[in-house]
Amino acid sequence: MTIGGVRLLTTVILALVGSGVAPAAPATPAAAAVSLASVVPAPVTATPATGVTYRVTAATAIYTEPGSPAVADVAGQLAAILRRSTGYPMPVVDASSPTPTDGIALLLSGAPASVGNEGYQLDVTTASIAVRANQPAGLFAGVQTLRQLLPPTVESATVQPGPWEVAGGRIVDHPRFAHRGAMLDVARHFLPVAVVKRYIDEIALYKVNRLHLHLSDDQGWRIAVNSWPNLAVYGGSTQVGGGTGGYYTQDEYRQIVAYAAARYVMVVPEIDMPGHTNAALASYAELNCDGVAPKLYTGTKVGFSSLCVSKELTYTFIDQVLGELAALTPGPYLHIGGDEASSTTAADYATFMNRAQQIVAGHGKSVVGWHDIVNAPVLPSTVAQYWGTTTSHAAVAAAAGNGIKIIMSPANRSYLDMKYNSRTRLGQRWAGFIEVQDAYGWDPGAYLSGVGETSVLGVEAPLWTETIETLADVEYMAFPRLPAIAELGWSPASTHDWTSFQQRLGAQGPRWRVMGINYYHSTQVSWPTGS
Ligand code: TNX
Repeated sequence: MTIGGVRLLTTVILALVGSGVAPAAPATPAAAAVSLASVVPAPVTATPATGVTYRVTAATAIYTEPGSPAVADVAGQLAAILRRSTGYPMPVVDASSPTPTDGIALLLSGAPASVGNEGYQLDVTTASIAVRANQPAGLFAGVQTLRQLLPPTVESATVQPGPWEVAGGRIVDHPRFAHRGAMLDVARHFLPVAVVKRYIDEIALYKVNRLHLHLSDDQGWRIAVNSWPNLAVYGGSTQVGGGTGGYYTQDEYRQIVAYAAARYVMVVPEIDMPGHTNAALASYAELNCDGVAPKLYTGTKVGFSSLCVSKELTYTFIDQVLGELAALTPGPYLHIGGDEASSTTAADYATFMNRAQQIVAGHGKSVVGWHDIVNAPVLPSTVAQYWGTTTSHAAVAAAAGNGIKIIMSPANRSYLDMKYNSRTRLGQRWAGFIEVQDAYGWDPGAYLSGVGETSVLGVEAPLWTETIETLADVEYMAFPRLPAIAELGWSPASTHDWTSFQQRLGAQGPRWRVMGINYYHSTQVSWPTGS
């Protein structure tokens, strides 16, 4: 396969050279192209080829690994971006087809084994661009890098003048951690499907590969459950501040999952339990220990609700809800929350979590829980998501010592709902202000004592939405901190350097401007003039 792949690309390059169609002349010096050293997240290695530039022209085609619909789909996404802004036809052609003139190749061969399933090798010469990977996910990641190597106007929805040059050289790249997540709380304020899709596009550009959806809380239930229809219809009918709320039908939810999958983002759905359940308890009186349904809740307090641990119906309920959710979820994880269960006794919490983990296992999935879950006995497959604000936590360290994997989301570093500073209009401040340098300035593999690199599944940046209502709000809180967390998840620790990062981050500003992303112009970042 490797040899075949090399031969394919050689054929493409030879055809380019021998076709009589001159490859785009590197008329502009390489310095005019975006530097290989400007990518976010920082690649493992980037080796520039001085004086070498590839130019995308009207003759450029995208060559794909023969016989792989997944690769053709990644190529189609790249072609769509390039067509909109360059106005060029950008045909997507099977790499075995005979008439290449000028090309970008996406190939499942010739990549070093060291780049694994999500990494890639990107080679830019005057004649061609070749992205090579072992899996389509790696090609998708390589394409995200290539987008960043093109001028910011490549992201435009209308045709721009160019020239469309890419600096020559080689990037070899793969992720540090498997889990690079973003979380959207669609419970406190409901976010429509279009907003979720747009956020998926935005996070995927920074090689984030998990979208955790917080689908239920005291203020709203956001996913239709056929066996318990009032959850969405009634429990989803309001939100913080008393708006009309909303929920995803199962078809809409499937659309989100498919849209994410096409961008190599796995959706991790969360139904928070046993606390944060007022919307469910309000929807079905029989779920309450006293049989009385509370009112719907539109405030922002936490810790006042609990499922009834002693009722057998509670376990029928979660079995049916999680069963439907498991059927909608191609990925291996169901998140069952478990945070701030302050209205549940410690003994009840342990009883409940024991049953809940068995139920999830019964549906063929593994549990993710907020780190409070380590206060209960945990299954070996359970993953704990650390959301504390301290750098030591005895119970989490003990769980890690027993082989439990940890997702790092320290609230004072990675919470996108924290204000940047006292003047930030949106957000909360309970975990402190988080400027860009605070979001970037920690090491997920060495942050929590007793939780070393090998215990860390990855990082996640949660966005709670008590104060967040619109796409513009989401973007303002996520940019530029989300790319900071994404870099901690992807890039080797050896590349960690604030000076380099804030310059590379600044170079993203013109892209965000072209894409219409509403971002916070932190004074800590060197934004190019006009961005
Ligand atoms: C704590 S962090 C919560 C959420 C809130 C968030 C606000 C966690 C697991 N629970 O219920 O929305 O703070 O920042």
